Amino acid sequence: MARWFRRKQEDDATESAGENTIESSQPEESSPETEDPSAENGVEPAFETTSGIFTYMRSRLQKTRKTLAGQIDRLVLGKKEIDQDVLEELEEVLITSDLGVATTQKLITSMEEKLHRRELTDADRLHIHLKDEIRRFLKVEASALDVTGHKPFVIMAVGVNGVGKTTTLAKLAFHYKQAGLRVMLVAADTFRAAATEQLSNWAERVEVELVKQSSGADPAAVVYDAMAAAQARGVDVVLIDTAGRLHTKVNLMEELKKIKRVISRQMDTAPHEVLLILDATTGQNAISQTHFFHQELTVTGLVLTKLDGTAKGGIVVGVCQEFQIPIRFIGLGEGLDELREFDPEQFAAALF
Ligand SMILES: Nc1nc2c(ncn2[C@@H]2O[C@H](COP(=O)(O)OP(=O)(O)OP(=O)(O)O)[C@@H](O)[C@H]2O)c(=O)[nH]1
Ligand SMILES: [Mg+2]
Repeated sequence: MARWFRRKQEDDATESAGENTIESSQPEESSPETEDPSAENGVEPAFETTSGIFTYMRSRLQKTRKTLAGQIDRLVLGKKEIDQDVLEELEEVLITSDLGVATTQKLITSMEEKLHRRELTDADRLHIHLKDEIRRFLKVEASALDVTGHKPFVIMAVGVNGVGKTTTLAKLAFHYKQAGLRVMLVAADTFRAAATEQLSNWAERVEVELVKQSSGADPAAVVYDAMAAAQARGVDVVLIDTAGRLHTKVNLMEELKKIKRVISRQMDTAPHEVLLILDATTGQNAISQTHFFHQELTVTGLVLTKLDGTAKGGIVVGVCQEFQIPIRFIGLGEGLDELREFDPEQFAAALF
């Protein structure tokens, strides 16, 4: 038996009795791994230790892991050696796991080279190589998001509707507040009355300042007020929530560009981060959204949300590989404490 399978069997036996990673088609909702009481209140006791974080990540990414790793397991199960046929099947697995065609082709090409050099002799090596390559793809050269670099540090969240912009900003507000910073939320989604109310509720819950106007107000005017207030009050981090209609609508893009211009006029280095929020459950749509928003607004960072509820987490690899825009955070649940700084090593490890 291959070492990798032996190791996996041992891991799986200790991790979750009765769970079989090879059975990716099993309904995952019933798995004990998904039962996480902390999701309700956002408190995650396991965060204290590195192994706790890893266990949490692994459990949250289990749907993707079962699809990706589970299918690869099945593919090589019983195969004495890796050949071209295995690579062809692997190609299909990677595409259906939402890594995307371009990323998959790069991976397969590098596997073929290894195969020809006889460096891909067994399942163990295939697995190690795949993990190394994925880890390499996830590492995007970029400076870290250091919010202490400017005062205020201005983050503008953008993205299509329902991706998790407002929730992500609430989580960020919580995160930075916990770090001892003075945080301001800005309700620049004046398109729907409920949007301002939703952000107000979060501001109250997280206990941070909020700048808002009545619904229907010009979002750029809200941002203008907020920037002035933030500078006057010595706020450390300004988090701007924007509307998310269909990204193909010209007026939304014009509105977002105007907001960006207003911010820059008040502070020439700002916005310091244009954060595009992407819903991982939409798979390949995330790629087209990134193209569009980046072209219009020059996105500087990404957040992939809802990775907890999807088997399409492979999109993270595809997005990194295709755009070379750093993923700053990933959303792993609805709770305030369920946003994680993106760590390529940890993510790759949690996927397999
Ligand atoms: N499971 C899960 N749900 C999430 C995550 N992030 C956001 N959500 C949920 O996604 C839904 C939409 O989130 P919002 O934050 O309102 O999304 P939005 O982009 O602000 O939406 P609009 O303002 O309508 O454009 C909410 O029910 C959130 O709780 C996540 O990481 N995991
Ligand atoms: Mg919103």
